[in-house]
Amino acid sequence: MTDLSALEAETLAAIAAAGDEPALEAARLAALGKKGAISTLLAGLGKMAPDERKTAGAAINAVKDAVSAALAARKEALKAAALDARLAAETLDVTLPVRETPAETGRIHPISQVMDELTAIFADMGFSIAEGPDVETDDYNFTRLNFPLGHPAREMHDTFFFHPDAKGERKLLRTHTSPVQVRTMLAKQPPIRVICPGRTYRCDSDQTHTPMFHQVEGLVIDKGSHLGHLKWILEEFCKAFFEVEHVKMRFRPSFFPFTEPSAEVDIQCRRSGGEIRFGEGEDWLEILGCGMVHPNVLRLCGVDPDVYQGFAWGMGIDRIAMLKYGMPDLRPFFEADVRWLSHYGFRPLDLPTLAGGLSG
Ligand code: 2NM
Repeated sequence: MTDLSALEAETLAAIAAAGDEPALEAARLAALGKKGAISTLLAGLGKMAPDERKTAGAAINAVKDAVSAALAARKEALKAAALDARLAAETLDVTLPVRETPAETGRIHPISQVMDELTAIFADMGFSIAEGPDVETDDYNFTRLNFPLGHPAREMHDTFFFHPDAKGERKLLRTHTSPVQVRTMLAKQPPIRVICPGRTYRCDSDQTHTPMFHQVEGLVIDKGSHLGHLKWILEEFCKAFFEVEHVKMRFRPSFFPFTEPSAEVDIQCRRSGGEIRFGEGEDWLEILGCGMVHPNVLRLCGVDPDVYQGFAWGMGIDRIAMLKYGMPDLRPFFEADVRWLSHYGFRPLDLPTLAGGLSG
């Protein structure tokens, strides 16, 4: 029986020494597998005399039970150790700040933000949005807007002209978005209510001018449209855009070739310490030009001025963006500096709506 005790001690030692599941399985096979030491001893019982078989059988089965119990215990211990090792290796510091995704760090440029605000306001008043090409014909940019050939207003626009093409036609970069209104009038029957936001170009560059800038123009054409309608629309627009209850506006007579009468519009404000507030104060700030569409323009765009009247207005988006969001300098608008953009830009998922608040 010392052989059996030695076998038991050896097997239990092998089980205790098994460092992982394959080693433990090898120890199990060596003892309890088909050709294992304990299985072999049990197979030998059949050849023994009944008395001997009784005592030997009980002893071998006791060893088998002890080995089985040791195997099960070791298996549990290895499983627990493996779990502890994984938990230690995969710890996560939940106090670390979450890294922001591009959708969270990206910013909407103030000009895009203001364009979205303008379209939300005018869409709410029943206007459509119209767009057109940046490269235009002289006809749509000037002639049909009542700028006669040789008229000094053509020079005032500091136009970027292209070289004449094969047909002798000289294209240009549009100096205002009015050619989009021309295209709208030529394509659609009144009543017309559109706004046309977009890029415009003039050969002019200094502290307050960039060669590319942004405009939004509006056009209404209907039977019986008049200056009272225009004034109401512009007042409602200013209140909504500057997010104030009241605005005082001043209409000063002016001149544009495409409108008669024409006016420039100022809104009342208070300038103090580099800050501007609207709806209060004693200062005036020019924000747009407007007027009744000249009968010549209506005729040249296929609208009968004896049946329809129209009014239109235009304003610079870059300037009103600066005013609304307190940006002191125009030039960083076009420098694509992410530090400037992360300071002045807007969160991409905060869409401006009249119900939810324009500027968030
Ligand atoms: C302005 C001022 C006044 C204007 C006029 C037209 C059109 F096409 F209907 F004739 N579009 N835009 C207009 C009128 C633009 O910008 C300062």
